Amino acid sequence: MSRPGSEVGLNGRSTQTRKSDRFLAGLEDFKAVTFVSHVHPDPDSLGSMVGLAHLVDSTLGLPCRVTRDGPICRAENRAMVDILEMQLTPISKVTWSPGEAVVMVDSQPKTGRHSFNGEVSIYGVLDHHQTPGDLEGIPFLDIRRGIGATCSLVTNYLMEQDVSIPEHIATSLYYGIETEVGGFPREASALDDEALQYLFPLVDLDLIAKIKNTPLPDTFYETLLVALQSSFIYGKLLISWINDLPQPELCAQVVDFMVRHEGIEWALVAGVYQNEMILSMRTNAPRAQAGELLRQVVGKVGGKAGGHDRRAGGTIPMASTSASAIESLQSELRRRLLKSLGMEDVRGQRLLSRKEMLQCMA
Ligand SMILES: [Mn+2]
Repeated sequence: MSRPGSEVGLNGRSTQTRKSDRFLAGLEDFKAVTFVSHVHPDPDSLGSMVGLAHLVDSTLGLPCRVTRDGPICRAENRAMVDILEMQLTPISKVTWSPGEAVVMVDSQPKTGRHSFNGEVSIYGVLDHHQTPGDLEGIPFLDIRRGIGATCSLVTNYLMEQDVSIPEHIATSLYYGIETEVGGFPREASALDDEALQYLFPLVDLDLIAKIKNTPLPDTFYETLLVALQSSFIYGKLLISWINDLPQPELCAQVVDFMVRHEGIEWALVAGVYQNEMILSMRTNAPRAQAGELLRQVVGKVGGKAGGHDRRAGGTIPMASTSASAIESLQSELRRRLLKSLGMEDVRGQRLLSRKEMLQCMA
């Protein structure tokens, strides 16, 4: 691992100036800063935004706004916002004023989520996703694909600038990193571990435990049951379908559980939410590139996807959500996915036999 300041990054420059110095120098002439992230922000997005807002506020004294794009539905993520008392402005209520800088974290422009349609220009992007966005003309870029969490980059900036980190911000950053690198194999770099170690003494561990173990709604268990009943195993791949997804982030939550099945290396959970199919994929296969694989599979049916080596997500817009439309999209996806994993001829087997399911209902 090279030192952060001497890194030759994707951004094509080798420079002695630290990234955090350049980030802050470029903001000096602005009057305010607004932070944006991907839709349904997750802990990494939330932690990154509040961490950077604290950095900008402490060093430049500029007013900062942290936004939320779409609702936050996942119980743990809602708990994080409540327990850590985050003040979030819904992006739909934001009006842009001149002299305002926009910083995007944990996502890249036009990766399926963001286009501000010229309303506002983006000053900076800090991200760690494999999926390339439209970065043309953006003055400040720090995109490090080998890093587990955007929160680690932000922590690194706070360390470089020697800014003291209050407990609730440290806790947000720590939880953001932990949720991103929690899978196995761990997608964590030396920078992630350095950030975790730096933050650890500053964190309120009881609050983290409270967030992780937050009460779950009925819909979580109902969705889990539907996913279990619809799951098929095709060799090393498990696929689960949810025809009526109550909350968009549930796919990610369910797939984290499914990928732990002892016989498989890949898991996909796909659910229909409003007029989209939402997909979440995990793998523990060596040398896998889940983000790229899902992007190719989904791109051919008009959707968008991306992510990391072991975790990926995507959406496919649906003209109709009738039972037959859902079924035909499911079989198309299944076919493409099996093909891209070189398993065209593999026959599926139910995870749970019908007999067992019926016995349980008796
Ligand atoms: Mn992230």
